[in-house]
Parts: sequence; structure tokens; C-alpha cells
Amino acid sequence: MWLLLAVNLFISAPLGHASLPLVINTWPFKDATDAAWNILQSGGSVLDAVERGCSRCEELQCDGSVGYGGSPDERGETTLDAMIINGDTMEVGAVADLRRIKNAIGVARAVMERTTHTLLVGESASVFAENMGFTVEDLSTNTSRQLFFEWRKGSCQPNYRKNVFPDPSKHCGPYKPLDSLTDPRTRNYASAPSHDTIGMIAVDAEGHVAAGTSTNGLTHKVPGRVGDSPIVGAGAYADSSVGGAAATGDGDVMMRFLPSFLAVEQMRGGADPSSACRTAISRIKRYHPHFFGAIICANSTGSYGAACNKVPEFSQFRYMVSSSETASSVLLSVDCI
Ligand code: SD4
Repeated sequence: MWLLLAVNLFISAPLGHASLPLVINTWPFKDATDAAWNILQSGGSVLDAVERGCSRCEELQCDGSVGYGGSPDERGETTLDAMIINGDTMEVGAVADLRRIKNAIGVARAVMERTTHTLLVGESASVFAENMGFTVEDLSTNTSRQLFFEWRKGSCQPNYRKNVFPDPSKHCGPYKPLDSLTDPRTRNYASAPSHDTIGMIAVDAEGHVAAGTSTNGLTHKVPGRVGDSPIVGAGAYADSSVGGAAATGDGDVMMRFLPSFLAVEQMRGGADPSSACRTAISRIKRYHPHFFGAIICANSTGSYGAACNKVPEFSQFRYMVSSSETASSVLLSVDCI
């Protein structure tokens, strides 16, 4: 009878308990989860799963925040950030401020596999991508053009400038620096939840871990701005001897704390994925109580969790999981702290 009870307890164990293989990603990006899961099911590697999952979101322009046609910058251009990390070898490939190429995670993987570098940026990253056979095309769409047009019409509000003139809270640029740093302006967090990077972790049946990210960053960002997503340890991190983590949210703030690295190191020290995620969020919260952000964590035995920072517009974070435990991809949520 005890044996029966034990078996039953195991079967009905709450989601989040160990089960391999596993795919977990930020936000309700189900098609991405399914694409990654199918790769694992058909014997593909965790790197293939993460690349395919994230590129699915790039194709679908998930939430307008991943891939082409979203988040036009101050000049109206969409630029992309992406990263992929191999938790077996600690190889990383990343691109930032990538122009005119839709498949940013693919280019990130090419950086990892076809150079000895880690991160390529801007125009040169696009030339590299073109040389590697990626299609060059305009990333603008009617939606991104309209967003840009409305923003210009509304005196370029909101924007990310401070300590410049003309007053950036009222006027468009071009801006010049003010003599003194007097503007106490902090980030406008209110609209933050409208931008949603895909961050994904895949763990196969043998415990190999890979993680990746893809995003078009922040709407109306200053040209050249790079977020947390392509920064190792910030946007994502993986080490197959421990697990992986991936973050989403206000990258300008989050990248200063390397939350994905911190979460993985917490798990290395014995923390379960949920508490590792909470520690990473709490660290940022100490300095930026109102920041918008969330993180997913998974260990190499298949346990997982997530955490987010509670702000008025964001009290629950939703994420996707597919594992042998869940049978198909499921949408889960966690209450923010
Ligand atoms: C960035 N972290 O570029 C990304 C945006 C994001 O949910 O994740 N939004 O700052």
C-alpha cells in the first residue's frame, strides 16, 4: 500500500517537479514551446530546440516584441538582439543591434559556430550574417511605421532621454547635453509589460542544457541601444552541470545584475529553481523596487520555476512548459513578489 501511495504521489506531484526532457520559455509563446519540444522529441539537440523555438517566435513576431516589425527605435528602425548558449561547452553566440536580418537567433548561433567570438553588433553583424547566407531584408512593417509616425506626432513621447535639451519630456530631438546632470528622471515603467522577449531553456533526457533569447528590445529606444537579452548571464545563462535561466523585462536595469547568472549560481549552491529565480528578482528589487521583470529557471534534472517583480500593472507572470510530465505544452503562471 505504501508503494502504491508513493507511486500515486509521484504521478500527481505538482508541476515544477523533475521531469526530462524539458522546454520552458517566457510568456505564453506556445508555438515556440511546441517547435522546440518537437525538435527534442525527434532526437534534435538542445541547441537545435532553443534555436528553432526562438526563431518560431521571430517568424510569428510574438507579441510584436520578437522579430521584425516591432519596437521601432527613435529613427523608426527595428533592430534585433539575440543569444544562444551551450551549457555543455559554455560556448556562446550573440548579436546585438542587428539590422535587416530577421533570424537573429540563427545569426547568434552562426557567431558561436563560425567565429571564435561571442558577440557581434550593429552594421558589422549584418554584414557577417549576409556573408553567412542570411537573407537581407527590410525589418519595417506597416505596424512599425505607424508606431513611429504616431510617436513623432506625439512629440516623441515617451522616450529614454534625460539631462538634455530641448526638454525630452516635451519635445523631439535632436538633443544636446545639458551642462549639469539635474534631471532626476527615471524610467517610465508603466508601459513596460507591453514588451516581451522570448527566453528559452531546453534540457534533454541526458541533462544537456541550452538557453537562448530573441527580442527587438524597447519601442522608441535610442539607436544603438542594446538590452540584456544578448548579454551572457543577463538575458540567459546555462551550465549543464547545474541548469539554465532566462530573463525578460527592463533590460537596461536587469543587465546590471546578471540575473540569469545569479540564478544558475544559486542552483549550483543547492537552491531549487523557484527560489533561485526569486533571489535573482529580489537582488534587483533592492535597488529598483518598481522595475518590470521576470525570470525562468530550470535545473538539469528537470525541475523548474519562475519569479517576477510585482508592480501595479504586473502581478502575475505567465510562461510555457513542455515536459514528459505535462504531455503537451502548458501555460503556467507565478505570482510576482
Ligand atoms: C530588453 N529585455 O531589450 C528586453 C525586453 C523584454 O519583456 O524582455 N521585454 O530590454
